[in-house]
Amino acid sequence: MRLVLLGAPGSGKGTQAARLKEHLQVPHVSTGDLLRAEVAAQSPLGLEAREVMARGELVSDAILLGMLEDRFSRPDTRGGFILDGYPRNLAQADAMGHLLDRIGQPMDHAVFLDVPTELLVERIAGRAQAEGRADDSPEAVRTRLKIYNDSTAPVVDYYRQHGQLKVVHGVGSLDDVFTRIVETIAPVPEVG
Ligand code: B4P
Repeated sequence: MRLVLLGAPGSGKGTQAARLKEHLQVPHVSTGDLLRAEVAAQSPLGLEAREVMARGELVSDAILLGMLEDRFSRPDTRGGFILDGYPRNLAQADAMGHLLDRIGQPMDHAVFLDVPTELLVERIAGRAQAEGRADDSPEAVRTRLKIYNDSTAPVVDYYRQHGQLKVVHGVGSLDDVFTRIVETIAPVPEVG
């Protein structure tokens, strides 16, 4: 199973990807987690990304593509993957399409977690208190939501127009949302 999870900040991508990983037995590739690991390691890339992320902006497409190519060169992704946090703009969608073609791993589903903005803000505020992530400050969250609307929402429309989008209602308990995703991506049984 090769799954791409799309959704606004706070829509539950990371949360559900962690569960889907166990269910599908494929690795969870989160570009946010990869970047946070670089920041924690204080690598040159991490030092470059740190301030950009703290402001709630997108790290450069070139850095992200390099990171993704590196991650997909590892053998554990050959049996499938859950990609979370990428693509976040149309240029990244295009780059990802080429990359997956090149490695012979076309995406099976783009799953969009649909959550109203008020609830996104509420969830992120909850995480801000619990985890203290720099990009969960009110100002950074405003920036992230604006960038989502300007740059990432068109990616959702792009997959919709290409008939590749599965929309999942992202409001409800973690279990409810998980069940909806699993039902959406399950193969339809053959009749007869
Ligand atoms: P991400 O790590 O992708 O952060 P995110 O969009 O907030 O999603 P996340 O997965 O963390 O949150 P979730 O919705 O699961 O990106 C962080 C930053 O990295 C970006 O701003 C950018 O700077 C950089 N970056 C990453 N990818 C990039 C790319 N491709 N290009 C450029 N830059 C990139 O959960 C949020 C909260 O909601 C949690 O507290 C969770 O517990 C809660 N929650 C989830 N589901 C819930 C439910 N059903 N009910 C109640 N609460 C729920």
